[in-house]
Amino acid sequence: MKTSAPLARILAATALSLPLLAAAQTNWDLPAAYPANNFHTENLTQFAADVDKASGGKLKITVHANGSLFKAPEIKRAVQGGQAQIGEILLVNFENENPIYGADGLPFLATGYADAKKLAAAQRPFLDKLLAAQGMKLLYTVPWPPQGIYANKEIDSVADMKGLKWRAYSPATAKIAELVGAQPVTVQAAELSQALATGLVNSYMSSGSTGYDTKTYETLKYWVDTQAWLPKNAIIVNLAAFNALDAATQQAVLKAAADAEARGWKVSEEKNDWYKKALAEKGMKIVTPSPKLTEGLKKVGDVMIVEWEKKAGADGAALLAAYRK
Ligand code: PCA
Repeated sequence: MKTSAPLARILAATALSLPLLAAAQTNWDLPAAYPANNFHTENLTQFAADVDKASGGKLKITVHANGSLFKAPEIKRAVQGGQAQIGEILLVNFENENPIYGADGLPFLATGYADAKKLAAAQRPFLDKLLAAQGMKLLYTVPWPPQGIYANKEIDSVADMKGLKWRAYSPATAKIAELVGAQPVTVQAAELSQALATGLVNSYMSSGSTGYDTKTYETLKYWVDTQAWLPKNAIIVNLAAFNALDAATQQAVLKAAADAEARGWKVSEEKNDWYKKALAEKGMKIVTPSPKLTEGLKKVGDVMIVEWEKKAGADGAALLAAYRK
């Protein structure tokens, strides 16, 4: 019995110190939809490491890649509801909720990195407002490389797209299928390899990045480099979770986010060429679009931009005006 008293004291002390430790360290889950070795996810991992370091270990962010915690379309709601404190979303996935989210998914509105950056700046205040109204805050965005067409045959004009079994990842990519007479099936990136292997789909539009990640070259042989738009991933945080951090930790998050944004835009652009080379090495034909195809796709884009403007109202008009200034 003599030894039990100190033991009890040790146990009591441990029990007391645990909640103190827990209060000193905050843990956040960060659901993401893309594979761990994708450049977006690597950037998130670096962001989490930067936050850890700058906060002196006070804020630990765990990145859950590849839709392992929440599937791509569920991540926004999870952050809003606080099931995850922070998350990465593909903005264009939420166009049906509000057209503003779809501004960077409009074909041929912004086709290169410089224009995509201008569009991101024009879109940002509207995104901030929308997300704030839902109890969230936008930390940073990073674009995917420009979108081209993967197919199992040469695509020389939009007529060649008719009847394709078309993988869509967003309302806009489904709309393209509708306008060219292809059959859209919504498949998120995490399930794309399987959808290709089983023949559920035989075509889609996306970056060299996703074609590479999903080993699309094993089933499809062509990628037409249409450079049609650059959709962005956005890292969003639950506002209550952010506000619960002390001021220094909040600053650490904002600084790491600004660094991640700069790094992400740079890496996206640098890797764009790398992906094309890698796909070619894997046996894909990287095709420059024919004038006929470009012309047809631009018409599709024009229809979509006009429809978007109608739906997006005054905010949409202000966004476009800011972009075109
Ligand atoms: N990759 C993602 C979105 C855009 C991109 O380049 C995908 O295909 O799901």
